[in-house]
Amino acid sequence: MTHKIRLQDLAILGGRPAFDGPLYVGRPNVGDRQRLLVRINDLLDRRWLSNDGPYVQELEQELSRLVGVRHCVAVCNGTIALQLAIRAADLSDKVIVPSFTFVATAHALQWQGITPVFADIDAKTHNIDPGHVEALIDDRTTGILGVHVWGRPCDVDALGDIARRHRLPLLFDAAHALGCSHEGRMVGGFGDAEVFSFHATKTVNTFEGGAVATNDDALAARVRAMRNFGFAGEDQVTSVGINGKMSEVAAAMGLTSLESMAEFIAINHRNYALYRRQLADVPGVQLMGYDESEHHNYQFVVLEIDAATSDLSRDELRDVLRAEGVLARRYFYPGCHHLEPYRSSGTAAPLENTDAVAARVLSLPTGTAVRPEDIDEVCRIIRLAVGGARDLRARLFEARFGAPRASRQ
Ligand code: T4K
Repeated sequence: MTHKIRLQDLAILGGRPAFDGPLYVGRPNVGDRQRLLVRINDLLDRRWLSNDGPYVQELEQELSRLVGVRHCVAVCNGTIALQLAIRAADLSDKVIVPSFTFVATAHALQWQGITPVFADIDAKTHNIDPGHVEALIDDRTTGILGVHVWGRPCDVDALGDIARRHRLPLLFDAAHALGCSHEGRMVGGFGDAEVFSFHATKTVNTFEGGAVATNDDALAARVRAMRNFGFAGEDQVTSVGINGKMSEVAAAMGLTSLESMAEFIAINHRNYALYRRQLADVPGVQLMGYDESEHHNYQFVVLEIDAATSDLSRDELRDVLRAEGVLARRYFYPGCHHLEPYRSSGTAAPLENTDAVAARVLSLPTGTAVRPEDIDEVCRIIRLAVGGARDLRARLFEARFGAPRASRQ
């Protein structure tokens, strides 16, 4: 690793990149490799590789216990989990959802012929704004799908109240929120159902995987049947279904990953605290906070670059970091309503906060693959670039156009 001390050391200005290889935002957490290999040997000996096998059942029990729900139905990924929950809750026509989310949330609706109606977010929490949700409800609305963005729970109480008054099912995309709590209650038990993702990049992973968590027995039974082609018995099919099953090898990874969850979260928390300390006094940038009185998985470290007070834009900082090998990501830019097919449908109302937040967020590398010295260096780069923004801009201009900026004006 090369340490950056002066502005001219920055790779974007021709210096050597700080990192020899890419530093990713979310390298997978691996956990105890030996425990995983023992489980893989077991499942091979058993010759039971899929179809509701013993590891899948064990994982479902462990997850239900962790989250405090009656049912946790494991499936092959978070997107299919969303689709199954949406179908099991009988949603159709129009469903209200935030635009500031990973596109899978909107696609899970659209894929089933349901129109996502995009609600704005609260600029502070980045979560769906209950006031806007209520304003969007009309006689074609069949449900509300909130997203616990960054694992910070939505305003579940206000949304629950709106859903009750309008008699609408309420679902949550909790893809980011395993291990997170709201007023001491673990995410997983809110609304009619919540959906987790166990993608490779999540705190707990099953390579690819997801789950529907619910306290509703009938909804859980529908999800279970639909994930297995709608089978209700050997020769009996009682509903339309899909192949949404989780494999045994995925569940083996999930069980192993869950055993190390506390350790993963402790490392994420350490990383977050390091970033927070080192970026505290950098003008114009702010690290998104977590309520320390609740449980969090600290999976996301999100920097907000305020265009009004920082001389460097979010995209310029991203370019500076990328040149150093730091692959910071603009999750969830530009917002689903600017992506196809939603953009062309032209139905989204202006979403002021979504646009503003999507323009200023930058996710930084964290997880067990990121070392404290990596964070020190990333923060040094950010401090250098933001602190010397004017000079940096002038030098980039000169490098590009061959003359100092002032002489061109
Ligand atoms: N709802 C929400 C709110 C979500 O955020 C997501 C997924 C879903 C629903 C759908 O759940 P799944 O169907 O995925 O279970 C990544 C993840 O693929 C995606 O799961 C996640 N959200 C989203 C926020 O991030 P990409 O396209 O940005 O992933 P990618 O491939 O660029 O990987 C992210 C980083 O991790 C990179 O920096 C590279 C690194 N990486 C990735 C993989 C897969 C590795 O180092 N090793 C790996 O094996 O979406």
